[in-house]
This record gives sequence, C-alpha cells and structure tokens, in this order.
Amino acid sequence: MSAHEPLSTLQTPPEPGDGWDHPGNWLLRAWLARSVPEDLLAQHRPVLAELGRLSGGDWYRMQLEDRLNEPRLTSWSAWGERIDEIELTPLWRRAHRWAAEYGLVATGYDASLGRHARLLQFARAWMYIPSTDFYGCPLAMTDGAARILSDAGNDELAGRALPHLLSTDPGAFWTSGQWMTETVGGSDVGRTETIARRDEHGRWRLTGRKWFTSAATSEIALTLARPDGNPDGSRGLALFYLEPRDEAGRLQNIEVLRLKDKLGTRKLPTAELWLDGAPATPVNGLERGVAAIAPMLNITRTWNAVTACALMQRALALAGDYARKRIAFGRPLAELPLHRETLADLEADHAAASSALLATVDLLGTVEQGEPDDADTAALRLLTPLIKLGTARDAVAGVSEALEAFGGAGYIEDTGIPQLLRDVQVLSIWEGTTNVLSLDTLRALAAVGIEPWLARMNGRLDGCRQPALNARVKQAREQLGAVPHWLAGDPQALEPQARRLALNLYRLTGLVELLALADHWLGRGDDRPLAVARHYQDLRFRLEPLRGG
Ligand code: MFK
Repeated sequence: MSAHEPLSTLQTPPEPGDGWDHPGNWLLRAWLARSVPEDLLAQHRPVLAELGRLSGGDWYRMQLEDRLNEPRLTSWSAWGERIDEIELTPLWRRAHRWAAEYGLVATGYDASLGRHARLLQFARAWMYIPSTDFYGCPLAMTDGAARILSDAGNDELAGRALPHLLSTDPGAFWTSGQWMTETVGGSDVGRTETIARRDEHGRWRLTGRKWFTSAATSEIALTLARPDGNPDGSRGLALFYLEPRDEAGRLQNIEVLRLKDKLGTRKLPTAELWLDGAPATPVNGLERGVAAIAPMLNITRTWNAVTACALMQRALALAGDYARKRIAFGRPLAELPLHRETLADLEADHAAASSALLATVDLLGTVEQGEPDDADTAALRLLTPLIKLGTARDAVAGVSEALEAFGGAGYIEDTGIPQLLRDVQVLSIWEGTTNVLSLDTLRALAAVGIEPWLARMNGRLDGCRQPALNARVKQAREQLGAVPHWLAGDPQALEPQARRLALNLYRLTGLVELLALADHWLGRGDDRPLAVARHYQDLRFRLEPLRGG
C-alpha cells in the first residue's frame, strides 16, 4: 500500500445543494407563492433558480478555494508615496459584478414590481448571500443610501449617485459605505466627534476619525459630522455625502489607518479612517443627523436579518446533507432519532425567524411602493428592530448548533464551517447590538404604540380557517392577549426588561406568521408548514417571563 493511499474510510464532504430548489428552502418558496401573483413570480423564478444553482454550486466552490485570501492594505508605494490601496479578494471582485448583474439593489427600486419589489429583491439576496463572503454588507449600505437619496429632496446628489447605486451594469455600479462608528462607540452615535467646517471656497470639509468603516472601497459614503458651532448630541449632527476618491482614484484628504483584525467577516475590508478635511456635501440640512441617517439604518437592519436567515439556511443545508452521508452506529445520522430531532428543532427556529423576516420585508414593500395606511407604517417601525435582533440571535445560536452536528469536522477550518460561525457572530453587533435594538423597540413603541402590531397579529390569526389549527391559534391568541399587560405601567420600569420584551414580540411574530402560512397551505393540501409551526410552538414557545409582569 502506498503511503498516500487512505488507510481508512473517506468521508464524502457535505454539499449545500441548489439554493433555490433545495427541499430545505420550502419556506421561502411557499411564502413567495402565497404573496406574489403567479404571473409576476413566474417571470422571476428563472433568475432565482439560476442564483440558487450558482450559489450552491460554482460560487460555493469558489468560496472554498478563496478561503485563505483576505483583503490587503498597502499604505505606501515603493517610492514613498502614501497610496492606501486596498486589494480585495478574488471572490469579492466577482461578487461586485454578480451583485450588479443580478440587480441585488436595483430590484428593490423597480417601480414595475410595485409592492412586491422588496420580496423579489430579498429573495435574490437570500440566494446570493451565503456564497459571497459578506458582500451583502456593502449592498445593504448601498440600498440604505439609495433609500435616503431617493427621499432626501437633494436633486443634485440623487441625480449624481442614484443611477450608479441602482445600476445593473457592473462597470457603472457603485456601492456606498456608512461611516458612523467612532472611537466613542458604535451605539451612542450622538457623541460623534467628527467636525465639519467650510473652507475658503465654501466647501464643507470633514475632520475626524472613523473607527469602523465597513467596505472601505465603496465609491461613496454617507457619514455624520458636527458642523462647527452646532450643539452637542445627535440633533447637532448633520448627514453628509462624500466620494472618498477623486477621478484619478486618489483618496481625497482621507488616510486608511489600518484594516480591522476581526473575529469574522474577514473578507470585508473594514477600515479605520482618518478624515483630514475630506470634501463632503450635506444631504438634507445641517442638523438632526441621526434622524436623517435612520432610514439607512432600518434598511441595513433588514439586510442583517436576511443575512441571518440565509446563513442559517446554508448551515442547515450542509448539516442535513452531512446527516444523510455520515454513517455512525450503523446508520446514517439522518436516521438516528435524536440527531434528526436536533435538526428538526433548528428547522423550526429557522422557519419562524424567516416568517418574521419575510412578513417585514413584505410590509416594507407595501410601505415603499404599495398603498400603505398609517398602521402599516407604524407596524413596520416596530417590526424592523424586532427582526434585526431576533434573527441575529437565532442565527448565532443556530449556526453554533449546526456546527456541532458535524462533530469534530465542524471545528476544522478547511471544511469552511468555522467561518460560518465567526461570520454570523457579527449579526448581533453590526447595525446595533441586541440591547441597542431592544431600546429601539421601546423608542418605536413610544412613537407608534403596540396597537398596529397587535391588530396585525390578531388579523393574521382571525384569517386562520383550518380546523387543524384551532388549538394552536387559541394558544397564540392567549399569548398575544398578555402583551398589553406587559406594557401597562411606568415605561421607565420597562427599560431593564426591554430585551425580554423585544424577544417575546419577535417570537410571537414568527409564530403567528408561521401559523398563517400553515393555514394557507393546509387549504391547498400541503401540511409541512403546519408540522413545522407545531414543532416551533411546542419546542420554543416558552415566553421569557417579565419580572413583575
Ligand atoms: C457586516 C460586517 C460588519 C463588520 C464589522 C462591524 C463591527 C461593528 C461596527 C459597528 O459599530 S456597527 C454599529 C452601527 N451603529 C448603529 O447601528 C447605531 C446604533 N445606535 C442606535 O441605533 C441608537 O439607537 C441611536 C444612535 C439611533 C440613538 O440616537 P440618539 O440620538 O441617542 O436617540 P434619539 O434622540 O432617540 O433619536 C434621534 C432621532 O432619530 C429621533 O428623531 P427626532 O429627532 O425626530 O426626534 C428618533 O426618532 C430617530 N430615530 C432613531 N432611531 C430610529 C429613528 N427613526 C427611525 N428609525 C429608527 N430606527
């Protein structure tokens, strides 16, 4: 026997399979088939199927081949010139092209799709994200910038940037950064230290250190700075647009101090920048900067949630395939009752998370391009922080559990699985931690109240007609009935409980939306959503008790 021949059984590696047609992707397909008119969906299925095939096939293989590459910063040329060049990984360079060609941002703004634009856009993103090494991060910020520039009433900036942000031509497509975090922190943005002053030509120039700027190679950025003389706090900030590089590609009064040495998302060139009088343009006035950038935050938080669900799905697909291929104790893992139940638990969590997410995306489409009423807009304001914080936590826990389902192999770097766990950990930090989003939930409740959300949830349950769901609906209704009691009393007393409250509202949203989906498909002879809804309710639906509640 040659020394190179295997000494024992070789394990066939797990494959994620086709991202669109995969049996594990039933929920996204079921949701779209219920919510999008069939003739419109029929036009989009081929592109979703193509993206799913690529993402589970060629792109996945490229991602594994690219595993050890990371972006590199070269600060100086050989001859002493400060150049601050960032070399991206090969997969990232391709991911930019694919994002443009498949309309990852543009689809969300396609007026011909009406209120379905967001669902169809995020279905594409769902396929694209798992094999593109967090290129979804610059796309999220690009989408947020497009939202702001579409609505800000600044025709000059909109005319200049929107055709690029919404382009499907890779040569013309621009991405946007969102430079918000400073050394004082990513949460308390009102303490931003960057100062904006006019130069002798009347041009605004920004000076300060931006501590985390994800996707530092983007063509534009939106950022916050305090016009000189403005008061402290978030109201004294202004929102600025800037183009980091001039037409020759040189940074304009900006230095890249370093690339961040992160736990995960290492393909993403997150940089620390020094702005030394960088030229910039106010987007919409010279105050209330946090309120001005909030629409971007709400869009990037939605992308965060799509990323959470898409990466959970990838982890589940790999774990499911492995369970079919891996033999232990005389049988494939998939036939061992406890292993099977563990994967079913994960699927139930994923289905509820995805239902809460897709309901929010659906509503976002209605609010942006449909005929929303005030209750829709109000419910969206509350749902956005809920799905951001809830899906992120589910993804961190779920991907960790999925990794364990591979035993020791899940702990080995060149399987590609550890990267998944490191990457998902960012989802509960990026765009606001769980606590910041819990406090945003209280802010949203103070602004719009609980009624719009509650009416929506009760409306979903009222719509459930299938007798097989009666007991489940009754239980959910009782739990919904407790919500107003949690909110009665002193709002200040609620602050330390905000996380428990937000997680409860998130779980209720997922459960109710899953029951409504189950009702729809049961009426059409498909009982899979019902089985998963029951599993979720039995397994996870122990609401966190509120102290004194
Ligand atoms: C993908 C890979 C990434 C790689 C690594 C990254 C590592 C992490 C890098 C980071 O640092 S990510 C962190 C990014 N930062 C954030 O997401 C911000 C987190 N903080 C918050 O969200 C705070 O809640 C906030 C800064 C918004 C608090 O601001 P304030 O000024 O202290 O609160 P205030 O006064 O309640 O809100 C100011 C205004 O904004 C109000 O409007 P008005 O001026 O009209 O009264 C609010 O209503 C409005 N507002 C705040 N949040 C809003 C909102 N409006 C709509 N939607 C929201 N979500």
